[in-house]
Amino acid sequence: MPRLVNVKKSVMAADEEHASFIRSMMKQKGVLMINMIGSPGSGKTTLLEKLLPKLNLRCAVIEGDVATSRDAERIAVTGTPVVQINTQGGCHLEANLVRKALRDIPIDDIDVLFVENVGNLVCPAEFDLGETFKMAISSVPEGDDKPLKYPSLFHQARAVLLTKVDVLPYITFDRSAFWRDVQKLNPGADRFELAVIEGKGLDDLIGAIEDWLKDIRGN
Ligand SMILES: Nc1nc2c(ncn2[C@@H]2O[C@H](COP(=O)(O)OP(=O)(O)O)[C@@H](O)[C@H]2O)c(=O)[nH]1
Ligand SMILES: [Mg+2]
Repeated sequence: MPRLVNVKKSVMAADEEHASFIRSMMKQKGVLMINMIGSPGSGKTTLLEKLLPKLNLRCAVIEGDVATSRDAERIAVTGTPVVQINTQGGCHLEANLVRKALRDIPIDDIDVLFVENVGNLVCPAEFDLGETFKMAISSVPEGDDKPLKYPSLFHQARAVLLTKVDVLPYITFDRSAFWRDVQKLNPGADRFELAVIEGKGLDDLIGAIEDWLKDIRGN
């Protein structure tokens, strides 16, 4: 048993080194790296599909899924460079996997790197990928109690997105309770409401991405 614990520790330590390598690389290249975390079906890929053609920035995407390259195929349609990672059962991305994927990303020619993590509100929040920040994505059909039930993600996220607000008329969802709980966990988080398929809220998010990029580049 103690041996198993030791192995796990060393793997975690190695992964921290990979995360810190990635963070230094992004800093040196002036790339904004956003680790997108949300449940399966919360609308992460749909958001990227709609956002990428509208963003006047050079972007690339790393897709994390347990299996298939379906999301990468959807992103490729937009003409954006994309790499798919399959975790083969793993519930989250790890920095060593992202570092390998970066070999196929044109890092010198991009401004923003989006990483769509494996759909899950728990494990991805606990693993540093070397990102600039984590973005929490929660959709209306999941219910308004998700911030309090998954506090680690909502506490850490620099930005919280509430997606699928177009279905609010059909679902029991207390919007003010949702945002009140986000406020409790993370008063400084930037907040967005989106109905991505209708295009609602995209311009606010695009403005914020431009501002975040200016922030990391110090201009
Ligand atoms: N009504 C509605 N459905 C959406 C919206 N965004 C995504 N969806 C749907 O939600 C489902 C899951 O979307 P997807 O982007 O694949 O989720 P992901 O697993 O988080 O990447 C798809 O059927 C989308 O069409 C939205 O803004 N409104
Ligand atoms: Mg997806």
